[in-house]
Amino acid sequence: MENLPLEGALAVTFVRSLLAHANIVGIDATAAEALPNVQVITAADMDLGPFGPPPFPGLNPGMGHPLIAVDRVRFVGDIVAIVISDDRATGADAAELVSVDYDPLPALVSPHDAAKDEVLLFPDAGTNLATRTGSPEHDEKLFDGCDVVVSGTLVSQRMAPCPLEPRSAAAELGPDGRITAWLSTQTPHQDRMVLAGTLGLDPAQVRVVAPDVGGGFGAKMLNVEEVLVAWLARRLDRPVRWTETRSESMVALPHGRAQRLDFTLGGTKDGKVLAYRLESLQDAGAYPVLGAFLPNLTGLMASGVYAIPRIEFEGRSVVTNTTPISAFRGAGRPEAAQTIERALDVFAAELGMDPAEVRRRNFIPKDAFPYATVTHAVYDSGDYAGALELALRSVGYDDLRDEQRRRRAEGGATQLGIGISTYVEITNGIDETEFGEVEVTPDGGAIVRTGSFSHGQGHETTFAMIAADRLGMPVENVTVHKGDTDEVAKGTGTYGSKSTQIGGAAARLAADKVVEQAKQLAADYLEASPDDIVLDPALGRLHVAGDPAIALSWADLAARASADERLAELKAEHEFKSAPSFPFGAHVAVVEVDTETGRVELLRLVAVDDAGTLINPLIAEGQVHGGVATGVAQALYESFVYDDDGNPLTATFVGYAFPSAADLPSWEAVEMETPTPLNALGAKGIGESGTIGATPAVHNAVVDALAPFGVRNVDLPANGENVWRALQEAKA
Ligand code: MCN
Repeated sequence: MENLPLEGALAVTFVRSLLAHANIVGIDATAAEALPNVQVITAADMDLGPFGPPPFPGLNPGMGHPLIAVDRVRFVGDIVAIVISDDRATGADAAELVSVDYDPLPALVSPHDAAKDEVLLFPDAGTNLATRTGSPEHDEKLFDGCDVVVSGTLVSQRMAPCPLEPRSAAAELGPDGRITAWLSTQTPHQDRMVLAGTLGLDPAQVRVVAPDVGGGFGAKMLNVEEVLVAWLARRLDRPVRWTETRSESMVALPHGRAQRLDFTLGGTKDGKVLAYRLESLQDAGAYPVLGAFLPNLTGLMASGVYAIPRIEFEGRSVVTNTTPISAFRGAGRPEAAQTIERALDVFAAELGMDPAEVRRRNFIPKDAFPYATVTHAVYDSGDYAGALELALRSVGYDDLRDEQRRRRAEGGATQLGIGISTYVEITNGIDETEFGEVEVTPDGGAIVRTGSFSHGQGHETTFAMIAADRLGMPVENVTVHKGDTDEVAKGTGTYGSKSTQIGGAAARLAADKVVEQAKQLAADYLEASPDDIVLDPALGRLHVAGDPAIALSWADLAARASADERLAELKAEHEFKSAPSFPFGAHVAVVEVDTETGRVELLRLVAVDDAGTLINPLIAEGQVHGGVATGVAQALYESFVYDDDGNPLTATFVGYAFPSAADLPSWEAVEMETPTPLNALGAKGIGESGTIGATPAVHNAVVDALAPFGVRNVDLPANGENVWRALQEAKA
């Protein structure tokens, strides 16, 4: 947004709290405003109420986020004032000169402490509990009939999404009073509605444009910063722009995960799981947004790929003095997979059974779909055993176990670990609708307009392929337009890996409508009945059935329709709604662990990810590669950490162990396609699968390597320090 030609645009710099929890006693902006053309805006100037919380059922309504902190700051990064200046450099200098007088309050960093309600973030709300899901009741008979019951705790640690391109926003008030906001967002149409609602405007008065925004990974959705930029453009009647710094991005862009999961799993001595209890404590951060709802998804997906007859789930979300938690690649489903996959391994170890064999004995069988779990997820299609066998064959499982036995017998310092995860995930999780429009252009090509948004997922290619296939056009003749609410009539945007199954399906159905309309038009021109016109998709020609010589190409048809002003007849839209689909897969990881130093090296990762019918296998594989990198990053590297006073200790890439390509091996992605009956494409989502499958496979591999030393668990990330600690504890 820094390069947008916005004449006279002012720079916005946010002054952020350096304390995690404090009352604001006073703000002195005198020194800052002594700099040339600097203006400082505080809560006293704000005429809008708090932002959020989102209108989800059961969410404590008294936990809204003041756009500028009013009398209290609740995390390091909370906005206390805004500097307006001619340029960014002056803004940065002025922000340093804004003096805020704080009266510190005790900081709540641990969700466990927050749940005690001894210190309250929102005294008027009377509790730190943002929302709860599931049942707090315990069935005393849940584990009746179980020969073996195992339990444990998994902390799915807090992660920073770390898009290499930080957020940026600009806004301008037009002469017609309409506001245009350029946002780095994944959800332009939803943002338009929320922005309009927050600013008290009619949605027609707001245009949102999302240009190339870089990575989002779930985190780039409308937040206080974007609302403030739009509000400032109106208030100052001048264009404004803001670009996040890296360290700002690390504390102000919402984080992900941050869930503690306590599990108990029981079954028979021949490996059949009978009962599972899962309790989740979600750290929602300082202001509850999407993160507060992640336990709902975790609970829904608790059963994983297994037919478990009895499951009990309880989820609680509490506010703490930390960066708010939102969606981050996987959002709620990794937590479910990480826990059930760990629990299965603990159960297998207790039984002395191979972890692959325990899984085989519990899979939902291939002929059981659609399958409703006891947590009320209705899985559409799957072949879980097939995915596992394919992954095991691909990795050479039996040979690896032989090699492991050999190394264990030799007793060397470097041991081999083999980890399995078999997962299922949910995409288009809340039955959403997406908009698609196809329009033939005067040159005989086509434009696809989609309400989905692509920020690295390659919709420009895959959605063009979907339409080109139906229209019988070369893919390079089809262009995909998205991200501008003035150009695309409607949309929900991109998250939850739902774009292809609903946005792609909508584009396909709109293209089919265009073909039908084209037949009508061609019939007029060829003086035939529309019922007699057929499309030859290979040649991209509409011709009279049985007489291919009497034909019009798309270019012919478009040219004639343009001349007759009938081109609008070659345009159609469709809105497609679908139930969720359930991609699944099996990952096998192979690690080497130095049992003296704790150093872990990931040698191999075989990933079978089944997303139904693939539109573009290369793009899908790319999604798996990126997704697996994120999953491995959680397993081995990343963790966002605070000290006891709520100071972030990992707010730069020096402290936050964000892996680079050099830290990771080449993934071995293996294709598998089990179509879904839910859409005409047969496609499910692939954008998050790699992330969900990889973490538990690598985690299990590290623990597996250490099994002979009596280690039953290693905290995430399973890095050298945590492995070393686990070894010391096992020795003690
Ligand atoms: N695809 C395919 N065949 C399928 C399914 C998908 O060829 N059966 C293709 C799609 O057509 C699309 C891509 O794979 O080009 C991803 O599609 P899909 O799984 O529908 O997911 P979305 O497009 O909805 O993307 C969202 C998903 C999410 S939720 C996160 S987070 C994420 C991700 O995608 N963030 C990303 N991938 C990312 N990739 C990049 N580069 N940057 C991010 O921020």
